[in-house]
Amino acid sequence: MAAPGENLRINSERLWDSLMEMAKIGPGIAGGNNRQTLTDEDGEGRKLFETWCKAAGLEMGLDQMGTMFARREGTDPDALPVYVGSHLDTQPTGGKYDGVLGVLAGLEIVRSLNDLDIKTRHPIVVTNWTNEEGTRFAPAMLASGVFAGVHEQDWAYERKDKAGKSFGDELARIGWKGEEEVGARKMHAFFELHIEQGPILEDEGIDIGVVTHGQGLKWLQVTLTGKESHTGSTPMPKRRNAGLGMARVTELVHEIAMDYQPDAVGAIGHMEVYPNSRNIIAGRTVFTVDIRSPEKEVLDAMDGRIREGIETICEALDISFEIEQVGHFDPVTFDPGCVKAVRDAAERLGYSHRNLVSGAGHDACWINRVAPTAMVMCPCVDGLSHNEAEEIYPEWASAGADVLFHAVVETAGIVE
Ligand code: HGY
Ligand code: MN
Ligand code: MN
Repeated sequence: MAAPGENLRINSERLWDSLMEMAKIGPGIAGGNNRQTLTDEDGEGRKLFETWCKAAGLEMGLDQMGTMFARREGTDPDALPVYVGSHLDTQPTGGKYDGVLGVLAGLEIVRSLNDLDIKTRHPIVVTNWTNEEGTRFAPAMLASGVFAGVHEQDWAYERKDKAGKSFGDELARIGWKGEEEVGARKMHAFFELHIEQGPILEDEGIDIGVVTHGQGLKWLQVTLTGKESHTGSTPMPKRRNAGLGMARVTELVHEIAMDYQPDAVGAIGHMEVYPNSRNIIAGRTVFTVDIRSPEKEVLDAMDGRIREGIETICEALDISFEIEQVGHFDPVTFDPGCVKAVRDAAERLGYSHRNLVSGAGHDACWINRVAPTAMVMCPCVDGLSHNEAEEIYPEWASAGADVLFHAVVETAGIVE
């Protein structure tokens, strides 16, 4: 006799259709998405998600950071809800699945429970966390960070984008600033499905990543200040070249990350050059160092060596520097009970699976501080993400969503 819920499967066609429907909002220029947080496109995506949630009979909550909570009632009014979700915002040249798969798989779980008229003891809440990407307003995972008590809400509201617009103003402008106090909600557990954004699962031909840990991250925003002068008539020894400084720091970050292989990573993805004129030596450069490691000691060592290296480079070039840490979280160990629910689900469903350390940061990394949390990962083609060519196969999406379904329902408890 099958245990309750043993044969539960999501409707993979409906999930795929919803992914493709959402992908039409904030299209990129090369087949992916540009639905950056708190833009009009983000507002449109939120509206579509809200419409789908209401059609599924869910009650929508909205907190003061704009995070959306779509609730399906449980049979026990006192039971804390099981939360499941991710983020709908994308990179400027993002893919169709990063974050979106986790939100829409959560919605698909509810839709499937409705189809089967299955009740759970704990309520289930599908969540869209505001500003996971952190590309428009640093840091990443901003709303889940406020929810977990890591960031002050006023500080978050004051975060500025390149155009000088503030998070708080933009949230109000798109009409998604809620009344609910951030972090007031208590959770029984939180689960997040996400594409791996790396090559391990696909290379090994494995269906499911059982995420046991998340690597730690630091974002150091560096400003180098030299002196603008003519690229033609300024003698080489008299130059104070902030562009050269940025180039040397870029090499330094790479070399230091290579010293801690196989796990550490480091790069500079965000670079601004002022005045960015062909025949003016860069007087100022602003860029963000992104370093990560599964080991806190390595992360701290890299941070220290990079700061020392920047000082040495600036002395040699007669330029000055400022360093502001604009993002940080230590390596994360997910809840063993929730991780077991994910592993048991993969096992029961007959999917190949392996333990995984998440290379990317996720809202789950912060929520793990306030509730038992775990993640499910599915492969992505060539491990590519944060690229419009990001791709997955429908069967990968379904396998991940089925495992998520079982882990969530096991934790929420089916009521016969
Ligand atoms: O940066 C990250 O790891 C995530 O994609 N925001
Ligand atoms: Mn993501
Ligand atoms: Mn991302």
